[in-house]
Amino acid sequence: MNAIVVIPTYNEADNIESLVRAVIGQPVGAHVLIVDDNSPDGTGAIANRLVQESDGRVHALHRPSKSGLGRAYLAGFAWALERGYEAMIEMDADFSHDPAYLPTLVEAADGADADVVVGSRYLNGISVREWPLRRILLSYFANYYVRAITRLIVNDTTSGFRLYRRRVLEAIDLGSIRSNGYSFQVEMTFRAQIAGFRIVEVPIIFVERRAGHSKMSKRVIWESVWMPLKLRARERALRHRIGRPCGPPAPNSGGVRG
Ligand SMILES: Nc1nc2c(ncn2[C@@H]2O[C@H](COP(=O)(O)OP(=O)(O)OP(=O)(O)O)[C@@H](O)[C@H]2O)c(=O)[nH]1
Ligand SMILES: [Mg+2]
Repeated sequence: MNAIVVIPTYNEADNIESLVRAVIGQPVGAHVLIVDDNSPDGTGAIANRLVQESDGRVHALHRPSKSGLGRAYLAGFAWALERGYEAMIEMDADFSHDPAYLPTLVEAADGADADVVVGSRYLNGISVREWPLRRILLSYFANYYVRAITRLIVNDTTSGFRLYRRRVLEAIDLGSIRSNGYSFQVEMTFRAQIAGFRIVEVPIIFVERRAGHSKMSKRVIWESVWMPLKLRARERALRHRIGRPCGPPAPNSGGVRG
């Protein structure tokens, strides 16, 4: 599968080179797109060097200033769709997502004929290493809250390690996605589920970032509180737009576990 791993970066100078090398070393032949928001720590310059050294497999997109994870992914998706990639994989730059899972994500898309494959921390209990208990509880209960309100069938709605087939990104009106923090993952999952795409989860172990600092902010947390309510309120309009009646997910839609 002609896949590209889209990696948003803000101040990831201590991680990005080793991460890109690890991604390129995986046996899936994926390309890489680094989407950097003019990181003051020079991540963008490292990205440019990796592009030059890469024989065309590594690409970089530079944006003028920090404008959030969601905007970075949307820019990256647009770039990749224009260039004909079949699958777009989201991945953090900080080694919380182990590149060794990339073949698993691609195999699930191929073997289980999935449209979306989510690397899930909450499929077999809680699979998180080295995170403080406070962060684990926040993430776990945030997922519980999101699922209760949105009726999403996915266990790890906020996971940022996932694969989308291009037909999903073509079908979702990406221009109308509003979330920017962890809610971006929730909003994308919600759109994919109500559009009837097949969503498969595969278990991953999430590890605390290797170097650098977390970009979690109060604004991102607040967005996670109100966005599920907003999505639920807009569900009828969104279903109407894609021609699906309101109600529980269609029989062939998400929630199938890999
Ligand atoms: N381009 C871009 N990347 C960002 C931005 N904010 C975060 N990122 C990147 O997105 C990925 C995930 O970041 P976050 O979800 O904020 O998580 P984090 O900073 O790793 O914090 P933890 O949740 O504690 O691991 C990392 O690769 C970040 O460098 C942004 O505004 N622009
Ligand atoms: Mg992280």
